Amino acid sequence: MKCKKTQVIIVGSGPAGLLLSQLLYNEGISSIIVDRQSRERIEARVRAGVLEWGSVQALEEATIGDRMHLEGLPHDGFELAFDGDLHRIDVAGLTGKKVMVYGQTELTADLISQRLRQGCEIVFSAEDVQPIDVSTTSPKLRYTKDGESYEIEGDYITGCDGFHGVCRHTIPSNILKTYEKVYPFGWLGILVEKPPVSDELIYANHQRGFALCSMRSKTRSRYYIQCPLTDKVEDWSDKRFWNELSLRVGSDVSTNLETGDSFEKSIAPLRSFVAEPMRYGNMFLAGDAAHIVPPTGAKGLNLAIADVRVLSRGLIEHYKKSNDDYLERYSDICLKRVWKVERFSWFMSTMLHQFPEFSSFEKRIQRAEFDHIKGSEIASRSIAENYVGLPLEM
Ligand code: RFL
Ligand code: PHB
Repeated sequence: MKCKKTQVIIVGSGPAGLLLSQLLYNEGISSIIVDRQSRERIEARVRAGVLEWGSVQALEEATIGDRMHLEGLPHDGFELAFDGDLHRIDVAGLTGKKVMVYGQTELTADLISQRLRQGCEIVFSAEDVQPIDVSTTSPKLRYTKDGESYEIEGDYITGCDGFHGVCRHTIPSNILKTYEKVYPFGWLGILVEKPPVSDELIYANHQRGFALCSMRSKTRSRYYIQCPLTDKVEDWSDKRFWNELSLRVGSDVSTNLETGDSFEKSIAPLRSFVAEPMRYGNMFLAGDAAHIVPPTGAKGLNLAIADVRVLSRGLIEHYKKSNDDYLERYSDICLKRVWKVERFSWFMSTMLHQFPEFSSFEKRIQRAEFDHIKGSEIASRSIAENYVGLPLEM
């Protein structure tokens, strides 16, 4: 077995793990990142697209924001649509802040290339990744790569290994409490090299199901429609997708829709999930490893960034000032905000999707919710405040 040492062992090379490594490096703290996937697979994953303003600032401060500012699209608002009836949420007017449309794929690629350039060791394609001794003061990570066994010893281990990772499962079941809601549908998403149908995102509830018009740039669009979990990507030709999307967004929007051949198509299930606590011994969970939100509020990536801001501060205070106050409070600080974001994501999902089990009463309540937001600046402001990102209270 080959042995290595570092200060912070990071499991997972998604946005949470990479940004944590960057923030620690900026303060002279060493880390090694281990991921079970190859760099190519990680950089090919298509996921989130909207950054809260606090996330944008955090990325700037972490010195990773240059390409984001060059290529990202700052947005002042977005549209809600209900059976073709539109209501704009004026995020900038109601909060004084914007969001940034910049793909998670791009952000991950930026972080990986900068971390490697700065000499960080990122182990890709690791097998049998196993955290051990996590409740002690010298936690370790074992893995194999190319038939060779390795052990990394560190002061701390951070589980940034997503929902299907291994770290969360090392917490004993009498300590870990989980909360979960699984939604009875998924999102079918496509990418297409065509200009977006509108300058801003459109979230639409239609009797036929939810639809979202999003984008990656002025020439590349990302569209989603709600679909049954039993559907397969092969069931959805591009033609069928465009027909369905056009019906759901309504004719005012669809007249401007530029269709074409999609170059990515995938189905993602929707889930709300929280694991408590987010710390066990010297192991900390961050991002999707600890919580999942349905994508309707565009919050998954932003929550991961928020966790890592708190965790990096805790680790920096530990190493620089021998102050463990933030590390002690890490789980509590994060979970307080996580639950508010869970609430918002659940609320947006519940208002905007067609639920097979909903009665005509619940459908009327969904419509009343939309009408209330449309008629109330206070209700619109509440949506804008959550969408642009709740403050990080440390
Ligand atoms: P990630 O990005 O999942 O990264 C975790 C990393 O850990 C690795 N890993 C392991 N490494 C070592 N050993 C193991 N045993 C491991 N198991 C897993 C994985 O290979 C991976 O590289 O988590 P992170 O960093 O916390 O970032 C969170 C965000 O990625 C996530 O919240 C969002 O992308 C969620 N999400 C979306 N959010 C949005 O706001 N809008 C979206 O449109 C949106 N689409 C999505 C999504 C998440 C998806 N997943 C997780 C299936 C679409 C999908 C398909
Ligand atoms: C996306 O562009 O992928 C996206 C945007 C907003 C969301 C979810 C996904 O709420």
